[in-house]
Amino acid sequence: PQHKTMKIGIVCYPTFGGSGVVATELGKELALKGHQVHFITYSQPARLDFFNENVSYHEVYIPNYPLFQYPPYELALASKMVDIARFEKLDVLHVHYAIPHASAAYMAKQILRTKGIYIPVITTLHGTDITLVGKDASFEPVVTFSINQSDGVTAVSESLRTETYEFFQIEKDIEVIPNFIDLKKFKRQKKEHFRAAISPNNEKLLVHTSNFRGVKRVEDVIRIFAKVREKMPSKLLLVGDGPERPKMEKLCRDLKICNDVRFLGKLEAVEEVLSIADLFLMPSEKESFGLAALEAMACEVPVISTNAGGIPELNVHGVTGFVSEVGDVDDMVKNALHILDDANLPTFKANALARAHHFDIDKIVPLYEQFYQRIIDAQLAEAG
Ligand code: GMT
Repeated sequence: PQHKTMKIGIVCYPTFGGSGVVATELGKELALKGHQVHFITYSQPARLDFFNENVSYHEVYIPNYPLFQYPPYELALASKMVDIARFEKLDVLHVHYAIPHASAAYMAKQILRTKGIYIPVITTLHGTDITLVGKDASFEPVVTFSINQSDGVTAVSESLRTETYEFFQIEKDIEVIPNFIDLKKFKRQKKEHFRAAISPNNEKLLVHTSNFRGVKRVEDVIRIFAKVREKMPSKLLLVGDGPERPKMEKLCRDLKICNDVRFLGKLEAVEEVLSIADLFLMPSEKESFGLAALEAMACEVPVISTNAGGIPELNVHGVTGFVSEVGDVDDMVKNALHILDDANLPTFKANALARAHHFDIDKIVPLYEQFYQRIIDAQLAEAG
């Protein structure tokens, strides 16, 4: 039953990446609902920006000995999980990202077992841990094993679930629980002064946010924009930072579009930028869900994307935006111009927001609570 409060350990990457954001927002919401939440990770999660009596954060330290060429984070993490599970009497450990969190959790579980403590482990797959990293021969055996040893497994889209079964020998059921959004935080705010500063002649405003890795195909973002700009006065805002950024800055210079492109770097308040946007671009090569696109949609911004991974489960073709084949810049330009046409834009904006409501935090977090309870009950039944 949902009203039972639980003690939940959450292990995640504390960064701006989607998996860390989902884990942190989930923990915060669970705490607000009365559960006790313990974050276990190596630094303060980026979005853990509030105080609540039900949240604790436990930092994992790795002693640095000259002998260690690679600091053994996984072992320090497993030891910390053992300690917290034991002394905080956790009901469940929820780890986000297979590597190395699921395998560290497996080790913690085995250690706890020797002390007569049985704690179920739930692993949430976010995509890059499976589709990009996990398939690598250097990790595959550990990934397969630790998924199979988890007591519960969730994936953030149907597509990721299917891919996981395709590429790994998985014997477990995988439950799909999609990414979610806090519509109280991500909503279109009145930012006219900001919009006027960026688009003084009311140019259309295109936005992309990512970690600027190859998989995001930021080059396509810039090429799409350059072509849209030829047909329609427009500006491009790029939020985030990463390895591809210098190359992309050079590309803008080469295309002589620098006056219309702003690289904003990493930003806390993405929703403020999204509040002035007309169109979001996500031409990713792979994307298990596309949380950044959901954030845009919640701020009434339609989406031009590829059909990679789980994106079509979010961005409904012809309704909330359009999906194209990876790399089909011309198709994305054509679709962008269609949406940006004043005759179409209001409908797409309204549809984007309506779709975002399907992923409302108030609808999705109870799915995690029910899943935890089911896994805890199954473990108790097994233990007799
Ligand atoms: O997109 C990234 O590179 C970050 C990455 C991560 O692992 O933190 O995001 C993944 O997880 C997000 C949350 O579940 C999803 O919304 C993203 O689609 C997914 N990224 C990819 O699959 C490339």
